Amino acid sequence: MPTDSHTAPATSPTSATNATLAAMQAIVGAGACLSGDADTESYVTDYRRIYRGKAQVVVMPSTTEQVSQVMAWCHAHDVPVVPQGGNTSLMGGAVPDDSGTAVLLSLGRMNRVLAVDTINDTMTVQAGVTLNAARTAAEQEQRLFALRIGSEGSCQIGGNLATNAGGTAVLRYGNMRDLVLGIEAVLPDGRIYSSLRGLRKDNTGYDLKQLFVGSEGTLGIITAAVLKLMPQPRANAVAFVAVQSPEAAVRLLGVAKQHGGQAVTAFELISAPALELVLEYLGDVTSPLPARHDWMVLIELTSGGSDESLNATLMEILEAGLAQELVLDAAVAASLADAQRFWRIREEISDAQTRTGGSIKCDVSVPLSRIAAFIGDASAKVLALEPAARMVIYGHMGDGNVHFNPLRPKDRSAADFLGQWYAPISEAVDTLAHAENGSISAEHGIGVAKRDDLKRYKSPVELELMWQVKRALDPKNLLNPAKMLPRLD
Ligand code: FAD
Ligand code: 2HG
Ligand code: ZN
Repeated sequence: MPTDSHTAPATSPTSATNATLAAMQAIVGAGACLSGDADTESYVTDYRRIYRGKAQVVVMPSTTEQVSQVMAWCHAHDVPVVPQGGNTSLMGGAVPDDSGTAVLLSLGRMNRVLAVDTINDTMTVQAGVTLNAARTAAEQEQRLFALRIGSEGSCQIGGNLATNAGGTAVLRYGNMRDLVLGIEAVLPDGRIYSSLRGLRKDNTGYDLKQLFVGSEGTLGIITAAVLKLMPQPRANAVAFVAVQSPEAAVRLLGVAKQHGGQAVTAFELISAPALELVLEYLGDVTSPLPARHDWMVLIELTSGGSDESLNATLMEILEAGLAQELVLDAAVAASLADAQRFWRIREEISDAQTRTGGSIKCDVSVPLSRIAAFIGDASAKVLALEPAARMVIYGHMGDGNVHFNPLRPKDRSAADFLGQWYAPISEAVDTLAHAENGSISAEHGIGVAKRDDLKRYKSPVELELMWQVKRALDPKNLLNPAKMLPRLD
């Protein structure tokens, strides 16, 4: 029967820590180990400062061989290991619990781009390369690495893989699972698995690399990956569009696909409270549209053709949307600066909530055909519970994925609002998404935040299979224990 427990070191915490520290220093060098509360603070606290744990040692290897030795030592000594990339996860998955027994393995020093193959259109990188550095390395070879998320300056390829990150270009390019061709990972006992071959076709049995994608650090430490590169788009057309309703937004997406086909790269929904919050937070930006509207979408088209032709397609979409009374108003970016301003508004919504505090994060997806009904039903449920909640609803409408994040009323503290409403509101929203054949975590993963909830939404067969995979790879339950997989009792 799976349990949460890992075998705690038999010795006292201090002597255990001293032994662990000495062992880690022998593997990676003293300069690549941190211990003590002050030095480890930023590693054991999550991005939103909601989860705070403790680590015996923070260890920062720079090679796969060092990771392998760290894992072998921890395995032999029954020490749990928590892998950490850029620590931008919103679910608390990258920080240890407060027992102080874990080694936190930070991938930040494994930050080399190993190769860019412009004939195979692939890039091989160490896991600690930031998403921004990976995109820049691709750009330098006139290629696109297509994952695009707001945390790109800090999040790392290993973390992107471990969470199967999504973001604002999934509609066109897919999520991280679609963008990877090979993975190198160190298993909990130190063995190294590698499929760093860059093959687009390989039917030689189970596709093992995909096991590590979305595994949230529970099966192995991802140390390197081969990523797919795309042609760099030459043209780009962006519009900030007011729509009648979420249903009109879905219909406008249909129109956009009809006229733009593959060029439709992003289709992001933004509710009025989301826009108001971000404008207040940024301070130096105004809405692209003169009047207030309840619902807006940010549309981006990209192609290998000309700006003129792409802008003409965008205008066709908007005109058809106006004719069908889906579109109320639109601002079309006339320059790169305009497009960047529109995108900044969209990308900063998450941090605006983090700074305000008191946000109930529901990262749900439902079939596109049900998303408008879902938004209507879930909004009605939430507002019946707390009429003053600010309905920050936004995100990847084109993927059937919205960040449905009711925010505290201005006159209530975060603690007060979350204390009263976190559980009832998230349960109500997740239950509705589940009833629509949806998911309670479309792209952020489970971590600790949603771990207990998972039990309600996965079938017993799914949960048992997940635990069987976990036991096969990590029989001692030492790798990121008590994350993602709910206890089965
Ligand atoms: P971490 O936070 O360090 O870790 C996340 C999980 O992966 C943890 O369970 C950790 O143990 C594990 N892990 C990390 N590295 C490894 C490794 N090398 N091997 C094995 N396990 C590992 N997410 C989206 O999907 N779409 C978005 O649009 C998006 N936008 C965001 C915007 C902002 C402003 C912020 C703060 C976050 C956003 N995120 C988004 C969430 C987050 O950035 C992603 O989940 C990202 O992929 C996490 O990468 P990371 O390197 O920070 O991982
Ligand atoms: C986004 O799309 C991210 O901006 C973050 O996935 C979502 O903070 C959030 O809820
Ligand atoms: Zn998102």
